[in-house]
Amino acid sequence: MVATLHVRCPVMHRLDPTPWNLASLAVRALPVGLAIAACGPAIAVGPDTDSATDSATDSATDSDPSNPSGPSNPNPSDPSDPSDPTAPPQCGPSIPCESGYDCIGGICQPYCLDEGCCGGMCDGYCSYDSDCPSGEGCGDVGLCELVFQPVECRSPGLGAITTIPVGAEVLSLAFLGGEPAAPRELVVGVIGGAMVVDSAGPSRVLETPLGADGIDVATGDLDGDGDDDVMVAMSDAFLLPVYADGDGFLSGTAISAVTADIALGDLDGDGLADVAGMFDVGSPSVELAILRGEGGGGFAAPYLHGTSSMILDFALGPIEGGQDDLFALDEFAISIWNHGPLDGTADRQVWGSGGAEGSIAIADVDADGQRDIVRALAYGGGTLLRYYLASANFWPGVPVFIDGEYDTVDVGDFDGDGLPDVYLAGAAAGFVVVRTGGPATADCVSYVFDGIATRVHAVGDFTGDGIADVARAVGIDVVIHAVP
Ligand SMILES: [Ca+2]
Ligand SMILES: [Ca+2]
Ligand SMILES: [Ca+2]
Ligand SMILES: [Ca+2]
Repeated sequence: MVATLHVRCPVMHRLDPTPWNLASLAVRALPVGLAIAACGPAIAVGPDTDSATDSATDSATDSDPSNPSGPSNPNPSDPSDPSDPTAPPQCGPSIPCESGYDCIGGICQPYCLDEGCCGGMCDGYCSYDSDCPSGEGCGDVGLCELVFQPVECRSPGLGAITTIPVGAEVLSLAFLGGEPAAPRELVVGVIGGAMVVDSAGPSRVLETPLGADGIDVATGDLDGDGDDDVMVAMSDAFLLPVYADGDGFLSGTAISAVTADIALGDLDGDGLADVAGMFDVGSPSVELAILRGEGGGGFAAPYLHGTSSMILDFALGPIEGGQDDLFALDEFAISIWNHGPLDGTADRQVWGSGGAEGSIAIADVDADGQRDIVRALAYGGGTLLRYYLASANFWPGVPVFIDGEYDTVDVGDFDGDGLPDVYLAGAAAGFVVVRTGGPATADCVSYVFDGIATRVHAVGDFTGDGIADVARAVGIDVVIHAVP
């Protein structure tokens, strides 16, 4: 078992497990220390040829930990005869194999082929957090280990303070920027258009084409005048820029683009917000792309930023101030671009960070002046938070277990102590706030079960007290929550 420790490195592609490949790397001859030291991106292991099956199998847990029956049975997890052509497939997209097996041709087959690591002997090895049982994460040396579970806060969590009826189903939310400790306006995308609401007055309806829905909204300074503007992803396959104009908003020229997920940020440092989004450009799956803001209402054609596999989420934020950097979570890795939008090659990739449904957010969770990555991964009935600190070159750190699957993460300082806290939502009817108690450490967790399941939310200071609030989409209302 020891000799195969490095095979499950969390930061690299899965190795070809054939005996030839293992022998060529002289794996068995390596002492433990060297095997662990060999982990990391410096080892070129070639393309991942089984990526299509990884996510289904890696997120698996299997209720059959039975003893493998040896080489005569290629599927030790199942006593049935796999040579029987009438037998149903023993694994597939919805029937994952247990840890240590890959689904090949509908049959669970061990991918650790040396004699020390077959069948149940492979239990405990991992490439991703989701390879591990609920409550455990994938440790540095590729072994599952128990993770920290914060206590529950005595506070009941975030209480609803305001309900804002907007009269149409709410599809998307984003806070506008503004002065510190001043109320922030909230942009609301709805069936039939978009509007802006604030804590002081009636809502203002943005001028959008009839019949199109505001499926996503994003805010940023599109024209460089210092005021946040709005970009609306409309259901009729276009983006609509809407410019802050004194006390009102002025709609600009629509851009043809198919997307349901956008964000604004200045990725090239020219002072003009650029559009990042998951765009349908005719590929089988959506692609992460940038539309560079050119000023005067113009935007460059989408520039694709390829990820290592199907993209799950992306986020923008400056690691160290100045221009924004771009982060993307896919099935295998977090990719980081920190030199502007026109270089399509990721500057850094953190392998082993995917493996299940999840998302990322950017915040300085250890208060060292550099923004870090917070990743939430939902699997096995729980959620594993991880902080990837910029000061540690984004090496995975501090795993925190949250009960319940919440695949949507956001950040904001909900208790005003200066450290960003974590907001989690998912399919569950409610939400979770994890309070940061010290640099990159979870102090306690508040579970709020209010019967409302929604991932559509925005974090910002709606009331102007300097403490972040959460706006949630609840049918035709926006509900604002704050720390009681
Ligand atoms: Ca502006
Ligand atoms: Ca720009
Ligand atoms: Ca930091
Ligand atoms: Ca805080």
